[in-house]
Amino acid sequence: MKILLVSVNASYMHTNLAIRDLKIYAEKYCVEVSDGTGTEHPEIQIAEYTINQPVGEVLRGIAVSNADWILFSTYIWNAEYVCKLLPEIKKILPECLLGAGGPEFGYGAEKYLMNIPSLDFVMFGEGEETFRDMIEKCQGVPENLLENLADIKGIYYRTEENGGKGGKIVFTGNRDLIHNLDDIPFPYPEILKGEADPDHKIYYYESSRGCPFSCSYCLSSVDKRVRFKSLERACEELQIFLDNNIGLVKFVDRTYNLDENHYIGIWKYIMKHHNGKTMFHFEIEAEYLSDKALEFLKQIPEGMMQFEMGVQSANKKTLAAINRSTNVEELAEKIRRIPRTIHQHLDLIAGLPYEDLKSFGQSYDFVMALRPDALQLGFLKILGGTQMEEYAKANGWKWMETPAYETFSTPYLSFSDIAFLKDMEIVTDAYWNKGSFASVLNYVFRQTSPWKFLSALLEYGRKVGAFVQARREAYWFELLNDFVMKENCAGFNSELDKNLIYDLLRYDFVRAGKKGNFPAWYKHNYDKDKHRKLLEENGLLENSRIGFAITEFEEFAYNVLADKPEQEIGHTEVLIRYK
Ligand code: B12
Ligand code: SF4
Repeated sequence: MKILLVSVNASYMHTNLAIRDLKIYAEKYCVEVSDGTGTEHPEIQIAEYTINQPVGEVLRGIAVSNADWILFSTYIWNAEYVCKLLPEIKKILPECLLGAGGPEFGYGAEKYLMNIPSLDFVMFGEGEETFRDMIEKCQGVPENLLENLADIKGIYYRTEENGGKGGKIVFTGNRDLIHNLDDIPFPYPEILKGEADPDHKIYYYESSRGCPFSCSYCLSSVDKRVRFKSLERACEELQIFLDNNIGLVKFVDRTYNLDENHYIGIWKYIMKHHNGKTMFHFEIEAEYLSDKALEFLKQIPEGMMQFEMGVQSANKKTLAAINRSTNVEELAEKIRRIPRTIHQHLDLIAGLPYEDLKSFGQSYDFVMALRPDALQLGFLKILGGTQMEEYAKANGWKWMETPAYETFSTPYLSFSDIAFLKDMEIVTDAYWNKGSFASVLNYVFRQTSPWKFLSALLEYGRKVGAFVQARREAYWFELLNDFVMKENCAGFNSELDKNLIYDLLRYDFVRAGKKGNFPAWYKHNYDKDKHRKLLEENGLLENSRIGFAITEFEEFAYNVLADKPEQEIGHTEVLIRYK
């Protein structure tokens, strides 16, 4: 018998950890069962696609497998895609059993079973034991499958009426969780076989499951039972990533820093055995980082770790309404103590209770004051199975009925406010997260509110059609220059020095990469002799052709290299060296 576990990922770089865990766990723990022809294990294969592939192409890939069972791993990003595939697969492989697990179908099991007749069952919750149980109880017995399903915890299925199609939907009940996470074998045999794609794929890793916190919008808050892999086991597995020079390993632990021995233990191991290449990503609740942890982090060099930290809002009433007991002052203090060698990614969510545009602006400024390497504006998704779903229904939220269930409006934000915030997401990505405007924005943000300034820039951008299509970086430079020069900084005249902004903008532009030619807004103050002189002083004249090719020379009226150029007016000559 053949079973195909399918994942349709958000993009090529992602891997699906769940289907790997299911396969490897079943292969290790299934007792041998009879499939009618003899006693054997079923053949379990995994197949991964992306939501950007044409449905027909994915369908062909799945159908040629000729599998007896095809089971999908479903999330918010692939649910619609899977809904398109299921009826088509049933036409091509009518005898094949079609099932699905994962948070999206799991928490919406009744809805999906009701709407998709070709879907035979849904597996709810943690999947390893349910999958193993199903293989043992159902392999080779398709004719009375439903009777057997009834004995397996964690399954939603239709009862027999109308051949199972028009029957009632039954849930067989919750199953116990895996007690010891060490029971799950290392999920990436492809890495062990040397068949990984270390530079183009993200490898997800789980050293704990569950989250003790109760954030109302989050599915991980539904199950509070936290379990950890043993430190020894986690370190052994991390060594496999290190030995194979994997570029990016993302810990999917819901909150990584729960148990100090465990989380600092892992960091210590990484620090000691690092290969100079692998970046490790962690989801951190910064407020709970201990002094010992913060002290330890001082040794971490650049390029080894990145932290994603959910701030979500700085409004205390909002935080209380979503059950986040955050002390925002303490949170900010802890984040400031994380060394800047660690890449810091902070999140805000728009659409939460009591957060109107003004309050969101305050949250934005609160986060920007911490100067994160990236600030992600998320938009509240009303996920099935969360407390937020009930709250939103009862309190006048409007959201999209289909995935990604994104909020349209709240009692605090109109649809047009949300549209404004969507444009702010674009502005934040273009101007802050890419890092190309660091000099100019760090100056501006020392003088005025980031939210106020970027909101005015956004309004100007709207006037000139900035957001109607995707833009290249050069466009954003020109837009900011026009906003400052043509619009006179739109009301920021008393706070901002236009000439300094112009110089810093030119500096950011020229340091972003060697230019073939310069756009009209950019005044290139160039002097070849001065360029040559600086090359000579820097030992770059040995091969003058290369020296000129890998550098640029520019003159400024301020010291653009200073920490606070507003305090250092005066002619500066700069040699920029490109990698
Ligand atoms: C990795 C990840 C991503 C990756 C996607 C990777 C990929 N494969 O394409 C990226 C970064 C793209 C992503 C984005 C988003 N994500 Co995300 N993400 C995760 C994360 C951190 C890890 C998932 C994981 O691998 N977990 C480890 C595995 C082992 O656990 P599991 O997924 O729960 O799987 C178990 C069971 O569910 C079940 N199971 C799963 N599949 C199957 C299949 C079968 C057949 C069976 C039997 C069982 C089964 O068994 C597994 C083992 O026990 C989770 C949070 C978390 N820590 O789980 C959120 C999570 C999946 N994401 C979530 C959300 C909301 C988002 C975003 C919408 C967030 C946003 N930006 O607003 C975006 C959407 C992106 C889009 N394009 O629309 C929600 C999902 C809600 C839902 N209904 O699907 C989660 C659960 C976070 C949360 N706490 O609410 N995400
Ligand atoms: S948002 Fe983070 S801290 Fe809150 S319940 Fe979800 S995983 Fe836990």
